[in-house]
Amino acid sequence: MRFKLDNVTAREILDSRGNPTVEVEACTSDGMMARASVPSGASTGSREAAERRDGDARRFGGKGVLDAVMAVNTEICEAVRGRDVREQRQLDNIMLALDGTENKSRLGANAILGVSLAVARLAAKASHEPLWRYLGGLQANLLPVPCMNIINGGVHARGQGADFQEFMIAPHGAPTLQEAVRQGSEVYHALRQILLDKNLSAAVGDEGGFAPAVSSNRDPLTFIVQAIEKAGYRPGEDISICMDPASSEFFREGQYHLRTEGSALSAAEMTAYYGELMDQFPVILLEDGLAEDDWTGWKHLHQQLAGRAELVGDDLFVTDVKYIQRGIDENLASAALIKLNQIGSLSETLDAVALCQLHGWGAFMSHRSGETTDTFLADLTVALRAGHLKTGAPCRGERVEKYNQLMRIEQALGDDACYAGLHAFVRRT
Ligand code: 2PG
Ligand code: MG
Repeated sequence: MRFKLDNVTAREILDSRGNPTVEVEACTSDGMMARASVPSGASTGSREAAERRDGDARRFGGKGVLDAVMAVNTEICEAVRGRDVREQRQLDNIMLALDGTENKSRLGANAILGVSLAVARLAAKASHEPLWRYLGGLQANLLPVPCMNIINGGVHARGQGADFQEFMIAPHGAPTLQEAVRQGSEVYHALRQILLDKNLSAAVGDEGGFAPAVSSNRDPLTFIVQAIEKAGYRPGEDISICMDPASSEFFREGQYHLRTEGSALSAAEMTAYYGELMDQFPVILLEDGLAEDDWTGWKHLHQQLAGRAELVGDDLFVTDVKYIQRGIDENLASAALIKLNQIGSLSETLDAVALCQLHGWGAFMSHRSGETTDTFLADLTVALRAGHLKTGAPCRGERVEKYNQLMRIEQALGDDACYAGLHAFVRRT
C-alpha cells in the first residue's frame, strides 16, 4: 500500500516567463502525495524531446498545455496506476512505450517528465528519505559549484544585449556551498553597481542576470572581473567565469554572426576568438561555443581548447546518450549539459550522466530559462555527484530556490558534506 501508485493527475500552471507548463501530482494508495513541475527552454536544440503545446491561439497564444495535462490524466494514469513507485525505470519505460515516438511527441515530453519526477519524489517520500538521499544513496554528499548566470544576453535578453547568452561566475575557491552562494551574491551586487555607474541598465533577463546593452561580448567579461575584484575576491583563484554563447542562435549559413561586434566568423575564427578571451579572462567552462550541427567545427574547437576550459555540449547532445556517445567516440567535447526536459524522463537523464561519468566527462547540470520553483534539479545534482550546476542568477525566486535547496542539503549533511571546488571542471592536458 505504502509504495503503490494510486493516481497521477496534472494541471496547467505558469512558469517564470508567464507561460503555461505542466504540474503533476502523484499519490500512493495510502494517501501520500508528491508534486513536480516541468521547465521550458527558449534556446532549444532542434533534437530535443518534444514539448507538447496545444497550438490553440485563443489560449496563451497557442502555448497552452491542456492536451499534455489530459494525456497525464487519462492514458498515462491508466498505464502506471497500481505500480510500485520505486520502479522508476519500469514506470518510465511504460510511458516511453505508450508514447511510441522517437521524441515523445505523441504524449509530450512535458507530460512524461512531469509524471517521472513526481513519481520519484513520491517514492522518496514513501521511503522516508530526502530526495537527494533516495536518488543518490550514501554517495550523495558532494555539493556542486554553483555557476551563477549574472549577465544575460542572446534570446534571454530579447536580442537587446550581448550576443553570448550566458556569463556565469563559478566560486570554486569557496570552502563550502553556502560560502560560494554568498560570494556569488556579493559579486552580483557589485556588478549591479558597476553597471549603474556606467549608465547601463541593471534590469534583468530571463535567468535573473543583468541584461545591459553592451557593444561587444568582451564587455560583460570585463565588468564581471571588475565585480569579482570589487567584492574582494581574486579572479581565477577564488572565482572564475563560465560562458554559454548558445551559438546555434547566431549561426547562419556557415558563419557565426556577432551583432554587437558587427562581425561574421567561421568556426575556426570563433575558436580563435574564444582562445583570445581565455587569454584575457579567467574562463574555465565554455558551453555551446559552436552550433548544434557544426560537428567538424567542434572537433577543431576541442583540439584547440580542451586543455584550457571544460567544453560542454548542450544543443549538440541534448542529454541524449546517442549523441553523447558520438561526442565521446569522435572526441568532440569534455562534458555534456544535462537538462531533464531535454530528454524527457528521469531514467534517461540518469543514463546520460552515467555515460559521461564512465568516460571521464563532466556532467554539467542545468535548469531551463523558463522555470518553476521546483527544486528537483538541486537534489539530483547532489545525488549524482555531478560537481557543478547552473541554475541562473542569485536572484529571482525560481532561480534562488535551487541554490537555497542546496544550502539545506549541505546543512542536513553536516560534517559529511563536501564541496566540489575546482576539480569539478574537466580540463584535459
Ligand atoms: C541553455 C539554457 C539554460 P534555455 O541554453 O543552456 O540556461 O537556456 O533553457 O533557454 O535553452
Ligand atoms: Mg546552453
